[in-house]
Amino acid sequence: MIDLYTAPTPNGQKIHIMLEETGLKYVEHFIRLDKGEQFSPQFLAISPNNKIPVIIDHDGPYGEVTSVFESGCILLYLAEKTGKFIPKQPSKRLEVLEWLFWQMGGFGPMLGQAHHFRAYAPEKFDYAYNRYTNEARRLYQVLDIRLDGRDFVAGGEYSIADMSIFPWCRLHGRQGQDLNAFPNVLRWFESITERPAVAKDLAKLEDKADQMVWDKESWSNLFGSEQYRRKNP
Ligand SMILES: N[C@@H](CCC(=O)N[C@@H](CS)C(=O)NCC(=O)O)C(=O)O
Repeated sequence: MIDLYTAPTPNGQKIHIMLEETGLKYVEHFIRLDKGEQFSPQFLAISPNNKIPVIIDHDGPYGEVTSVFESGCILLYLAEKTGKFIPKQPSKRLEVLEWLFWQMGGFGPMLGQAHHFRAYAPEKFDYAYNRYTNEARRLYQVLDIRLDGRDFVAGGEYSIADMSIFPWCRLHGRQGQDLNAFPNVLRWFESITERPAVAKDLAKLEDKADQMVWDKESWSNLFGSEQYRRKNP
């Protein structure tokens, strides 16, 4: 059994999708990021970077209880555990890892900045707004070129690379992008959306997202003084 510590965000959603796709048994624990639950000593003990997602696998390697943070690492861990959604053939496996790292190092962080400067920043900073909107467009172009003539991002099959990229594309509007400008991304996006495991997961998380409260306290927790205060154990 796996405990999943999560929230209704793209990085959380990746792991929901993987768990649903693999059929592994799991229990979800929603962390209220708006309420600062990510700073509790219990949570920091399994997630030192104060971020979801985290899993605790009660049947980890050698039967040990194993805890994993960082969504890309969790996807890889689950792929290796189940032998699913990562090709065995070395060059295909490498391709999947390349695109997983592309998402983790670029697509996610840059789109996160686009969200911040377009939707959450208290003032409009033209330079940052344009920089991250343009960078988002560049990354979507890279993805569009990659998906030309391909059904999946890497390794010739549906994999953890697709699962890691897909949830970020759901928020394309917030990143100032129109998927019609990226026809290969749009085709791929629609086909992933239709997967039963993904559809089930999306419906469940929509409700949770609506519960987030946006006020002074949540601002401080996510982007202000509470986020930056050193959390001594
Ligand atoms: N690189 C991390 C990023 C995780 C991340 O940014 N999580 C956000 C939600 S999507 C979070 O927990 N934010 C809470 C906070 O910053 O305090 C991963 O991929 O797991």
